[in-house]
Amino acid sequence: ALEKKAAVESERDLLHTVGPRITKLKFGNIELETPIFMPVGTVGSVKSLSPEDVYSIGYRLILGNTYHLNLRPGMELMRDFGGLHQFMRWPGAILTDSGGFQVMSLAKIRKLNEEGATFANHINGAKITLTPESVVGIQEDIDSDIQMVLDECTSYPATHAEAKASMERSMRWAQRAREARKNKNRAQFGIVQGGMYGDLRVQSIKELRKNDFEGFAIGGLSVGESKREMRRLLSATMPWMPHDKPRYLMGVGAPDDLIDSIMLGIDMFDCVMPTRNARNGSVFVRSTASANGKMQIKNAAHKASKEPLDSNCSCYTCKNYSRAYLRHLFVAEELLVFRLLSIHNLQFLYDLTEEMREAIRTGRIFEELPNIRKKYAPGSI
Ligand code: PRF
Ligand code: ZN
Repeated sequence: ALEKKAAVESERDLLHTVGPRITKLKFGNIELETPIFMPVGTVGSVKSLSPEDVYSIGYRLILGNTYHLNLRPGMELMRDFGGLHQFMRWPGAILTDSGGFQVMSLAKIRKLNEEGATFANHINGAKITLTPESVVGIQEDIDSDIQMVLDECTSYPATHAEAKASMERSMRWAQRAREARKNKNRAQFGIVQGGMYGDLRVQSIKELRKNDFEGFAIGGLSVGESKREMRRLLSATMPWMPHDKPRYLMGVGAPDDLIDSIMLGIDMFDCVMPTRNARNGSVFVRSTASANGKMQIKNAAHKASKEPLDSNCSCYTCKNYSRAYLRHLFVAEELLVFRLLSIHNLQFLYDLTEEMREAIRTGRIFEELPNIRKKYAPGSI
């Protein structure tokens, strides 16, 4: 009975209170206050933006992709340049995703086995194998500040048995990735999987915690499930995430998802949404500029408008350009519009997280939450 009681108590020691928080990301040259959003620079550029553009908005940490960079330009060139920071001349920090998600979303013919993932790559169809160990090696060549372990993003939907087998393999891969590291001066994050099953997610995080990763990510969400479903799984997982390590929710960046997840204690996010939407002419706006928080720049309503996209936005685009000019560029398919709308959308998410950081810092987050929600995610309430 005593032994049982001890087991229950140590189990309870693993549990943490869930709630919004400020933490310091402190690795190597990074010193950043979270919660933060990371712009996606898959192949070594945040699409349509220069590193200066991204830096000027306020961002200091961007995401790159191991899978893409390994295919092109390849690691010989990367080593020759001494890593991605120097190659792309980015003065901030870089997190590299492992390729686990891209293998699922991009590669047509693929074969997963215990060793790793073999597939025909999306550029020239040549056969590539990624293993937990090779992905660690590639990331050491890229010399990213934060490196993600190779995982398998469980397909959706999946049965409990499928999700369990997939999660357990990801956990064995995480262990192998931890052991394969040569450069211990960089951070390595483990990734929770488990599909849409709370019990599997709890098993997954308990397994990951056996290794002292520098941070813990939640993968396998925002893959087609409802927002309600995603929140249910986040709530099931968060109490088991170490409280003294960064927590990163992968591939999530819709304003309402950022707000709700920050309230549950997530520290980091990445998503292509702000930059991809921008290239489709879709911009985020504060509630004063639109009832649902979004604006389509190609809309005829903006044809002669001298207003900025969002009169409460302080971005470079809103300070300088009218909706009419931006609409004209979009309709004329001028490349400049991609840059101008991307700057605005990234500023919007930067401001959202900055406002939440400030409210958490000053202990006013619960009072401010309704205002923040109304301002940045009016469509969601
Ligand atoms: N694994 C990895 N990267 C990811 C995901 C994942 O599950 C997701 C899921 N939304 C986005 N990016 N390695
Ligand atoms: Zn703006």
